[in-house]
Amino acid sequence: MFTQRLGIYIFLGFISLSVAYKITPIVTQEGIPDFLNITTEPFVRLGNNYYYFRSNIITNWYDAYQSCRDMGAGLIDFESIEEWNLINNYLNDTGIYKKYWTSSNLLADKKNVTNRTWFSTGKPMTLDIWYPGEPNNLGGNELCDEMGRYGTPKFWGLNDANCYDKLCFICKALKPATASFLVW
Ligand code: MAN
Ligand code: CA
Repeated sequence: MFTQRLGIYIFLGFISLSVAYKITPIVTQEGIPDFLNITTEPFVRLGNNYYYFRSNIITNWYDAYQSCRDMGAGLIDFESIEEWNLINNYLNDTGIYKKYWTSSNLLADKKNVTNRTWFSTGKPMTLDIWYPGEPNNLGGNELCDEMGRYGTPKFWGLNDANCYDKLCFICKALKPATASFLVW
C-alpha cells in the first residue's frame, strides 16, 4: 500500500515538472545557420553545399570514391547546370586547372552509353556538360567521367575516361540539416 502511494507521488511530481517547460516547435532546416559559425574545413561552402577539392593528389576513380566516403561524403555530383557553373567559376577563380573525377559513370550498364548515373546519388546523369566530341569511349574502356578544362579558349567539360586513370577529385558532403527547438 505504502509503496504504491509513493509510486503515484513520484509520477505526479514528474508530470508537474515537465509542464513547467514548453518545448515548441521542433524545426529542421537545410544547411547550417551562419550564426553557428561552424568549421567545415577542409570542405568549403559554395551555394548550399560543401565541397572538398583534392587538387594535390591523383588516384583512380574507385580510390577517389573511397576517400570521399571515408570523410562521410561522396564523389561530386551536379544536380543542376547552376551547380556546374558554380564549381566552374570557383575553379576559375582559384586558377587550379586539374582533371577531377566526378561520380558520373557507366559502370552499371556499360552497353548503353546514354545510361550514365551519379554514383553518389543513384540519379541519372542528364546534364549536357560534355566537352565537344565526348563521351567517345576511347578504346572501348572509358566508364568513369572526369571534368577538365580544355580547348582554346579553355572551358570546363566532362570527358569519359578509364576508371584507373589517376586524377584529382572533388568530394561533396551530404546535405547538412539543422534541428532546433525552443525551451520556454
Ligand atoms: C584522351 C582521353 C580520352 C579523350 C581524348 C580526347 O585520349 O582523355 O578520354 O576522349 O583524349 O582527345
Ligand atoms: Ca573520352
